[in-house]
Parts: sequence; C-alpha cells; structure tokens
Amino acid sequence: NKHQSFILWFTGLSASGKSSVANAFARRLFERSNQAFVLDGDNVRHGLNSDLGFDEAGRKENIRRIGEVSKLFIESGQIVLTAFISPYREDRQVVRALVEDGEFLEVYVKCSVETCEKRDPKGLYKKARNAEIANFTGISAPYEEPINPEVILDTEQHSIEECVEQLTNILTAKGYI
Ligand code: GGZ
Repeated sequence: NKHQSFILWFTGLSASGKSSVANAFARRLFERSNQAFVLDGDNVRHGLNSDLGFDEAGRKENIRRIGEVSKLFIESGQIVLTAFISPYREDRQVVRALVEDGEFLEVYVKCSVETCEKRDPKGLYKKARNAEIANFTGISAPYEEPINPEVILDTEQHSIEECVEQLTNILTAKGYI
C-alpha cells in the first residue's frame, strides 16, 4: 500500500450524509482489519471544541484543531475519517498542507441544499429558515464546493451502501486500501 495512514476528509452540507458514509466505511475498514477512527460533531464539537460556535472564526478554529488532531492520528498509524461541514476551501487547504502529500483525501459528499432541507433529520433547516439559528450553512452561511476533490460521493443519486462501495473501489484503485 502507498499509504498506511491517511485522512479521509468528508465535506458537505448538514444532512448530506457525511457521518453516515464515514461510519459505514469505518465499519468496512474494521472488517478488513484496518485501524480507523471517525471524528465528527458528536465526539469533537461536544468535547474538545465545545467552546467554539458557528461564525466564520469558530468554524475556522474548529477545522484547524480537527486537522491537528487528525495529524496525530496519522502519526499513530490510523486511517482517520473526519465528518465536518468544513465549508471554507481555504480551511480544508490548510489541513491538506499540514500532512504529507497523498495523506489527505478530500471526499465531497454531494447533495443539494433542497434535498438536505427535505431530509432535515434534526429540524435544523426549519429553524434556520425561521431565523432561530443564525449562520446556517446553505441557508444563511456559505458552503464552498471542493474544486478538485479526490472523491465525489453523490448521496442524492446513491444510497449510503452504494457510496461505501464506490469509496472502497476508488481507494482500492488508488492503492490506499
Ligand atoms: C451548520 C450547524 C449549525 C450552523 C449547529 N450551521 O447536521 P448536524 O447538525 O449534525 O451537523 C451540523 C453540525 C455542523 O458542525 P461542523 O463542526 O461540521 O461545522 S463546521 O465544519 O462548519 O465547523 C449541524 C449542527 O452542527 N449545526 N449550528 N449554524 N450546522
């Protein structure tokens, strides 16, 4: 394998399916005896980064810390999967620059705002529309699409299982797994 440890950096809107695909793929890696760990809102936004909000500065610092933590995971020999909106291109680029060439794979979990809003599993889009939540990505805060991501997974057209299959095939073809 080219790389034993690397970051799969999932980026996309709220409710696009980042965490679902990342967790399903981590299970697949586990079955193949690969060491993998998922960082997402549940274990980072509520802990390490509980002091940060959702304005531009808060998101920037959120992503910076996650990048540094991911780098530590790489050093410990793991595959790290991160599932954060990470709406700013520049912030994702900062993380890419933090690790060795080829150790950062950007995975764009693609889904239109319209579909994410229809899914609205936590009712957050509704709250954002009613201005009960400010700076909500896709409604009242920007999302900058990746320009040249290593992987694009379209959760509007494909199921979570199909996306896991695609990701497996792409990483196998690239020699990562
Ligand atoms: C976007 C928000 C916001 C605002 C709370 N904008 O669907 P979720 O609930 O589980 O995922 C969203 C999560 C986004 O946190 P991230 O750390 O991924 O964001 S970033 O990378 O931009 O720092 C959503 C919830 O937190 N949430 N307020 N205003 N999402």
